[in-house]
Amino acid sequence: MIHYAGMTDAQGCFDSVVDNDQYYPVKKISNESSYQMGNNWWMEAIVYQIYPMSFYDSDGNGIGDLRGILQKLDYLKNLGVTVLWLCPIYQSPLADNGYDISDYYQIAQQFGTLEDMCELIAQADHRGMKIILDLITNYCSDEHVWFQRALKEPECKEAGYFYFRESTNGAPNNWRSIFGGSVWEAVGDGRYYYHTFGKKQPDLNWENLELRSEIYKMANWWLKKGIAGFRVDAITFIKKDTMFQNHYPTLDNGLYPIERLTNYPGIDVFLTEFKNEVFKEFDCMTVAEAPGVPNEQIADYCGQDGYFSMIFEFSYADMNRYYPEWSVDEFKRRIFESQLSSQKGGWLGIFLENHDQPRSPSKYIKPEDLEAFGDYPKTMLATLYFLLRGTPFIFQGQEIGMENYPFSRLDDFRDIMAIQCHQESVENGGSVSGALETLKHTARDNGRTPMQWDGSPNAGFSTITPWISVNPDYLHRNVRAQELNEESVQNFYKKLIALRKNDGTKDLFVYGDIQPIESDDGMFVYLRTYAEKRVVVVCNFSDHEHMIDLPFAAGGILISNYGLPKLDGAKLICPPYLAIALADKVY
Ligand SMILES: [Ca+2]
Repeated sequence: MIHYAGMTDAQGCFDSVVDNDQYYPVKKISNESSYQMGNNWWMEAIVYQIYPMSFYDSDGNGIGDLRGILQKLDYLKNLGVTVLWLCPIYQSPLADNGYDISDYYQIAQQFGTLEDMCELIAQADHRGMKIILDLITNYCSDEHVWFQRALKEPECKEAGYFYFRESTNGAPNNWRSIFGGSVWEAVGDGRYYYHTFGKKQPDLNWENLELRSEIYKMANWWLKKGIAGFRVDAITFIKKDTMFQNHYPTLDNGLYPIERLTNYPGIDVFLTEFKNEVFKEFDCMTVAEAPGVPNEQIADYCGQDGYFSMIFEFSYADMNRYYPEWSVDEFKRRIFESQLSSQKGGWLGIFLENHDQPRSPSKYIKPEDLEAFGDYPKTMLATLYFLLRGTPFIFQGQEIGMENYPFSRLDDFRDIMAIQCHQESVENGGSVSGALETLKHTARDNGRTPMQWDGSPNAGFSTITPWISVNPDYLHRNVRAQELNEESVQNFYKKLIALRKNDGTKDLFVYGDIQPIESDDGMFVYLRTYAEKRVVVVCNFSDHEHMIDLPFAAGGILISNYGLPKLDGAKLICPPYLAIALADKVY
């Protein structure tokens, strides 16, 4: 790693660093006035996302489980997070790692029992943490009793819970499912059923009132068990154009991508009913996975009277430096655009990683820079997103700077999406090595390798070889090593979390406005303001030095990954991958 000139160990120093009499002009990108959300507990939450299969294996079968999470609650409390989001733990044949539910009221055997779940809720509560679950209602498993009955008896009530269409000459239309191939699957009696995602995930028919009642009953049942809310999966797909007509094919194989048909007109009726029948009764937190919602509709989804508490916005998160549209400046433009849109009336879940994404350092930072600059790019990325306006989410392992797995063969992958996309690419004439190279950088499995707890075999995750390989970098990148190192990525995350919780700075970072400031390519600069308080966040997303005008005379450092700032007169010198938050005074 490079030790940059001017680096000090004085991190966290609160001395005044700039003459307070000086004042520098602010170049604002926009003057949008802010929208006042009421104060809600979930605005102050720090959410930690757990992928249970890969978090901690308590019984030595190579698969993470609920009792494993129970054993790590003190770790999570110590990190400072306040809400745990558990990826699906319901009964499931696990064709899509639990996102294919066969019984909404049972826990998958590999994860434990309903009693374990209730104990987890109670023990988390005892430590001041809440739990939210994934709510998956766009589809269920083909092994759910509803679908099994619908297959056997075309006239039964449950057949109406799905989209069956008859066809004598192949798939009823040319739409492509997200996991590849047609959205239609034949069942052998002239009927086809519709699936947005995998073949084992038939879509539920939200036009059917009885189906909707079943969904509301189930969601209410879980809220009464004591969970604090839901992350709502793939919700913008629930309304379909039920004419199911062909669209002009845009893909080489003659298919039309279903992703273009999200957020279909009329979805508002379902979402309003969902809120009234379930969420309204509880002071719960709901965060919707809502691809396809244009910025001008953010307020409908998550404003003060929106369908949900907040949404995940994907315009920036779906970028990857291996995609042609990637540039740091475009990444910045998309982040700031969604921030300003949500500020007009709404609230975002802000995140860099989740179980559907590769690891953020690998996704956004050049490999040679990760090599050369050590942890600076990681702490810069952390600062960049964590101090934005919204509720921050940390995906397991992100807090120790985990990186992508060095995939070298198809057998290493476990994800149904990776395997099907690879197959489709090769069938369409792509090379095996080309398809593998793409997957290496984009596959969801990159985020699903086991949590790296320590340097012991299997990274301390399990006593046996886990269901998916451990990243070999666990020997030096693990929780134990970072706990012992004051300068670790994990300790930097703890400092960021504290800024959102401490009395002096909580109002700024939780309830304050955001104002992007125009800056050089590669520089992310934004203001957060609350009443008379001001803080400027400066991140250098490049491998070279920049100089910037500070928007005001800085009086205190709230956080810095380079220690004390270096100034040239009125200008802040920004070494590569600097991240610093400077306040107008000490808070
Ligand atoms: Ca286990």
